[in-house]
Amino acid sequence: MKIKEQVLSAIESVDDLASIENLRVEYLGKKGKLTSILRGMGSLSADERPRIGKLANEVREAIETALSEKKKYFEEKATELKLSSQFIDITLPGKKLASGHEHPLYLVIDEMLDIFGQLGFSVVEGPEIEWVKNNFDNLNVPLEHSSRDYSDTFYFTDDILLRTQTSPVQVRAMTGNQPPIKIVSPGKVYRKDEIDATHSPMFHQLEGLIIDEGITMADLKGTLDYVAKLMYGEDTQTRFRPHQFYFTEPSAEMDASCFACHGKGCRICKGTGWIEILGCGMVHPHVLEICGIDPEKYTGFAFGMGLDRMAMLKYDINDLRLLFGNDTEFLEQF
Ligand code: 2U9
Repeated sequence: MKIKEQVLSAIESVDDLASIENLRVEYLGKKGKLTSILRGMGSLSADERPRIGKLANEVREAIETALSEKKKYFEEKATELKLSSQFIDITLPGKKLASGHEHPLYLVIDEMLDIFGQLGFSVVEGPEIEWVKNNFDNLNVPLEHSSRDYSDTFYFTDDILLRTQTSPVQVRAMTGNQPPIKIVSPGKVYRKDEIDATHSPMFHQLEGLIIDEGITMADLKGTLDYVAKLMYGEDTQTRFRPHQFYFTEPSAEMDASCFACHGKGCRICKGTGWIEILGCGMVHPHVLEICGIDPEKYTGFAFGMGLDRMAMLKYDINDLRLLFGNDTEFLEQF
């Protein structure tokens, strides 16, 4: 039958799914070409009807088969296309998760705690919100001293403040324990300073305290000189300059020979050959007494250093604000 060849060749040359549906409607739909032929069979003679009917059904089946095969072909092609566009190469390496980076300040804190750990000090921490009693009174700081002013210190009430040093941690340790005491206390401290390249209202300190029978200024000098050598190398020299603190007597500041130029004078040590490392002194007998330790039996020494300054010196950082900026590009250099 001619119509069969016509449809089959039309199906053959079709190139999308929609055209197949159009062909189905054109030939097999209610008003389709083949449908109207089948409808017209009533006018055929009785002996022609079964032969033509059979033939027409064969043509119909052939067209239906060709249409459904072509439809299946396009559907498979579409699925294939979709799958290939969604292809996941499971052999590719995974996305790298951004991990944190050790902060230069904490590299210094860890190094200092490691050094004091080797020397047998325990690490003690305490609250940043403190009693005025622990922060000033028990440390022998005079009532009229400027550090107690509202303009210098963050107060919550007349009795409670943000600690201005980590010394209250040592006060707590002394009040609760009898010697021997051998501790270091690292942590954040707060002072009402304007922010600039060398000042911040929050900075970090490490303080230390040793109390036992027979501790002398010689122990202070020997221990802190040894610490400087562990920090900057065996050939490091130290010097002690007299100073004044209320919680220690006598008091001093310790300088170390410059780690960058070994004392010759350079940009880091501002040409002096020396770098100021810490303040120190023999614990004032009055402080021992207030904290419940017998000053006739025990003596001790204490020291304190600014850790942010140590990190800036070590890593040649010229602005304190860089340490608190959370700039990962900056931090990843260390
Ligand atoms: C007790 C007794 C004594 C702690 C000390 C210093 C000297 C000192 C400064 C260093 C730089 C603070 O960060 S800084 O500005 N600290 O010079 N600190 S002696 O003395 C104590 C502490 C606790 C019970």
